[in-house]
Amino acid sequence: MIISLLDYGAGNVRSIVNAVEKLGGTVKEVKKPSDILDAEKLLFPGVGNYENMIKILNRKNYVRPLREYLQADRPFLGICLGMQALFEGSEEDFSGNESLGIFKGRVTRFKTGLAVPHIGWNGVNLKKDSPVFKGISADTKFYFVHSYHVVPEDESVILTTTNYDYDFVSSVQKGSIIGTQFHPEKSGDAGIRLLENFMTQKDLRAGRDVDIRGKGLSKRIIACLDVRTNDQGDLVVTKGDQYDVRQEGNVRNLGKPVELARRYYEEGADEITFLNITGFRDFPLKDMPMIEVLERTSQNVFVPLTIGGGIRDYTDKRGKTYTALDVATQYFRSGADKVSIGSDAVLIAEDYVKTKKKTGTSSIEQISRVYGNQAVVVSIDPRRVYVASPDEAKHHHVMRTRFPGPHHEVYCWYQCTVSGGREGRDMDAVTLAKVCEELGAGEILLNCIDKDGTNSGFDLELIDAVKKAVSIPVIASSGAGCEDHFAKVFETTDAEAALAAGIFHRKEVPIQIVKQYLADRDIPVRL
Ligand code: 1PR
Repeated sequence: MIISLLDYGAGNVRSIVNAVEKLGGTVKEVKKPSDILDAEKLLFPGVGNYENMIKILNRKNYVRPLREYLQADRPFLGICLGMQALFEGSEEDFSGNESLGIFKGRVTRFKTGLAVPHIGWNGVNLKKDSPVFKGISADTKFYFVHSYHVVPEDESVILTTTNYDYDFVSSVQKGSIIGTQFHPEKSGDAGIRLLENFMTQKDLRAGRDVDIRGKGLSKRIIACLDVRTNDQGDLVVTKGDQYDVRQEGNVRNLGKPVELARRYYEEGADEITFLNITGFRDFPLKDMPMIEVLERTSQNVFVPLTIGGGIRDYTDKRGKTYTALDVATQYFRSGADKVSIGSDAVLIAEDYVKTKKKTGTSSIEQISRVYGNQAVVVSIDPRRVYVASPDEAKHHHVMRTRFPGPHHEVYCWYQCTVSGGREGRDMDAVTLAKVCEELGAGEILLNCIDKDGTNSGFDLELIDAVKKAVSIPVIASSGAGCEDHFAKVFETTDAEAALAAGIFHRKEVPIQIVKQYLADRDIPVRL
């Protein structure tokens, strides 16, 4: 089966290619307008920013052949932006570029008090008996990562809806034209099954109307792999103990990144995060170790991949400069869905607090403008600082704590650090999170140096304070030691996800046991 892939240059096409090839298909990349009308079946994965995508489609003269292909009702699967492009325009496009206009209606931003972007595993309510959902059970969850959704004028094109504060349209179908807001290539076995149906079904047209309800948004369990080279120069998965990765002088070696990532995927991790923990001093594109890790991992792991470490502007030894966008683009092309910015975000926020001005050139702004804010995670490395009274740290977010300090202080603030916790900065975690949201970050990875690797549980006070300060999703991180620690963080804070490393690397508690424990307490998870 030859599948033509419309890659407009900002999508993460590697995962789609890997999924199609895993299903025995062959991918033919669309390189010129005539390739579109030559296609047997056309896949259009769209990730990033709507305006950027539409501008590129027009610049490449793809709009006319695409319209002709679609008006002939030929087999088409649009994913995320690839579905949104079928409509007449989007609120995300401030220049009012001409869209494909195959379906009447527009794309609108979520209007909800819940976190936006809508990120995670959510159910679908099936409205038509469609061959693309053949063999997929009603309680299946798919991976979503978006801030906008389509609003069709003609409700007969609605294939599924999904609930996120309200029911929004999560997939559409008219004849052989199908669009999904969720990412099948990132939705594990169910997503692969949907792609297989699209590839193999001769007649894709939907049958009778049905009304089968799905389940709601799950809390995400994320496996994190801290990666660096050891003293012998091998790239290993390591683990800090309050950010100290050495044991008897050697870098802890917990295994190989690609193998461990595949194990966690098979164990049911909802996402995998790689953090290149010496990225602050190495040039991430130098000899490309993490690029290869991503390329090899994305061949067999079909859930979202985040990569962090060293995402910022660089000037190499020969004076050649690389922007953070260049670095991120390499990672996206290699299979990453999100990039995580740590140290650079602190420096950017310090400047913003001083000038109150957006430069437009910060790594957060550069990358979210092209790939969408859902592709930009800010990783915060805070440590607790105790103070006798809030007056001691006036310009920081000081809070009362239930865990008094060494001198019985009942107030504390969380100092941000850079370079892997090596340098404290004059910035607190709550302020950093708020500024980064303002600059376009789509998610916060909230670590905690004091809790990292201690198995003593998450710092619930820190997580609650940051979550209350932003309207983007927050990933709780650091300290997980047993399955109840995950239940506590979801029962006492609104964190959308929980990340762990040591507990999984040391095989203390398998991911499925954590998830089953949460499900037994009616905490929504993807089993
Ligand atoms: O500053 O943009 O180059 O990014 C560096 C990235 O590497 C940041 O995301 C930073 O958090 C991470 N990092 C840097 N040094 C270390 C270290 O450990 N020496 N990892 C490090 C920090 C955070 C999680 C950790 C969880 C779970 N680790 O990866 O695993 O806290 O902990 P758990 O084992 O208790 O479950 P830049």
